[in-house]
Order: sequence, then C-alpha cells, then structure tokens
Amino acid sequence: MSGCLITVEGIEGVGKTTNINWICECLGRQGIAYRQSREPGGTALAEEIRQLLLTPREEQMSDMTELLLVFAARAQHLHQFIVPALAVGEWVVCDRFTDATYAYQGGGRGLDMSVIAALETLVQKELRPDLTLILDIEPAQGLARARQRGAPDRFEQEAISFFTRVRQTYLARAQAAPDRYMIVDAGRPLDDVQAQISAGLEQFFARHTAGSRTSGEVSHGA
Ligand code: T5A
Repeated sequence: MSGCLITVEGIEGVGKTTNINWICECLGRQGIAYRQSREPGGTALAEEIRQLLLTPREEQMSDMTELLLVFAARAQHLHQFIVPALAVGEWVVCDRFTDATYAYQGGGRGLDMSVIAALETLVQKELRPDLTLILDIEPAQGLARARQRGAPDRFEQEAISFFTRVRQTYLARAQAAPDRYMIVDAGRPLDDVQAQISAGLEQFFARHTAGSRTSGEVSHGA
C-alpha cells in the first residue's frame, strides 16, 4: 500500500495555498486519506530551516548555502512526514517540492542543474512526485498578489527577471515530462483555475486510485 505524492508549484502569489485547499477538498470527496504539507517546512525542524531561508538578513546567504538548507529541510520532511505517510497509503499534497529547487536555485540563482540532480538522488533516492501541478502566471501579476500581504520575504525581494527565469524553468520541466506535470493557467479567475485543476485531477484519479484508497478516513496533516 502506497499513497501518492502530489506537489503544487509556481512563482510567488500564483495561488498555491488557495488551490491546495481545493485539491484537498477534491481528495476528501473521493474518500482518499491525505495529509497536507509545504516546503521548505512541514516538520518543526524543517520549519526552523524555512525561517532561516525566508528571513531577510544583513549577511548575504550564499547560493550554495541556500541550496543545502533547502535539501536539509527536505531530508527532514521526507524522514519525518512524507515517507511515513506514503507508506501507510496516505496521499501527501505538498506546497512546493524539488521542482522549486530546480526553478529557484537552478533557474533563478543559476546553480548547476546536475548538482541539484545529484542532491535530489542523495536525499530522495527514487522518490519523485506522482503528479505536479504547475500554476503558471505572469511574474508581475503573481508578485502583485503576493505583495498585498505585507513585507516581502527574502525571495520576494528579488527582481522580476529572477521570477521570469524561475517560471521558464518550471515550464521547461513540465514540457520535458508531460506525463507527470499539469500546467494550469493561474492568471484566470479562481473558479476557472479550479475547473482546470478538477479536470486534471479527474484524469489522475482515473489512472492512479486503484489500490490507493482507504476506507474513506481523511486525515488532515501539518
Ligand atoms: N523555495 C522553496 C526555494 O527557493 N527552493 C525550494 O526548493 C523551495 C521548496 C517559499 C519560498 O521558498 C523558495 C520559494 C519561495 O520563495 P512560500 O511561502 O511557499 O515561500 O511561497 P510563496 O510563493 O511566497 O507563497 P504565497 O503564499 O506567496 O503564494 P501562493 O500560496 O502561491 O498564493 P496564495 O494562495 O497565498 O494567493 C495569493 C493571493 O492571491 C489571491 C489569494 O486570495 C491571495 O490573496 N488569489 C487570486 N486572486 C485572483 N485570482 C485568482 N485566481 C487567485 N488565486 C489566488
């Protein structure tokens, strides 16, 4: 018995948090046991690493430090949360995962993709998401939504060109492996975005639910 790992990706303010709640409602309606989480974070220790990553500071964090912190948080999240949940047949819906590392540290910062791939294998072994939704939006539109919330975090302080590279990396990864990814036009009104997600989830359920369902118990994690 093994659950599925669904990840939701995209630039700042694209609507990941909003739509993950919707995805979890869809899973609940299907009688699928699931847990909800996020990266960086998802456990007490990984949330502390998240604070290190997001808090603006005077000392400039090196790109390699950032990369290793992201994977340190992920190692803990996998050990403490994701792997145990999947092992008992629960699905995990995660706000960002390793595609974010390729997009932000690879595309955004310009770190070598092969170094990221090596760390991915070291930390995750064969584990990869079963489905990744890329919520796609023009960076200016996403950042305008995100900035309504208040002071920008360390990533949100980056220039728009940074988020353009992040977006391009997400889209390139989706185009290279269309079986695993679904691109959603997240610049549309919310009900339109959710209709796109529902259609994609229906297809995914049809392919993947056999053997993954439980008796209908739903657990809400994190
Ligand atoms: N990071 C993370 C890395 O660099 N490498 C990694 O490997 C990982 C895992 C995490 C940061 O860490 C970096 C990337 C990130 O910079 P985060 O908090 O997870 O930060 O990510 P954010 O993108 O900052 O999260 P946000 O909360 O800003 O964005 P969301 O969750 O995408 O957007 P959401 O749902 O909060 O919506 C934003 C606003 O838009 C509205 C919502 O109501 C809300 O007000 N909205 C819409 N409005 C109109 N139309 C729609 N369709 C809308 N959808 C949402």
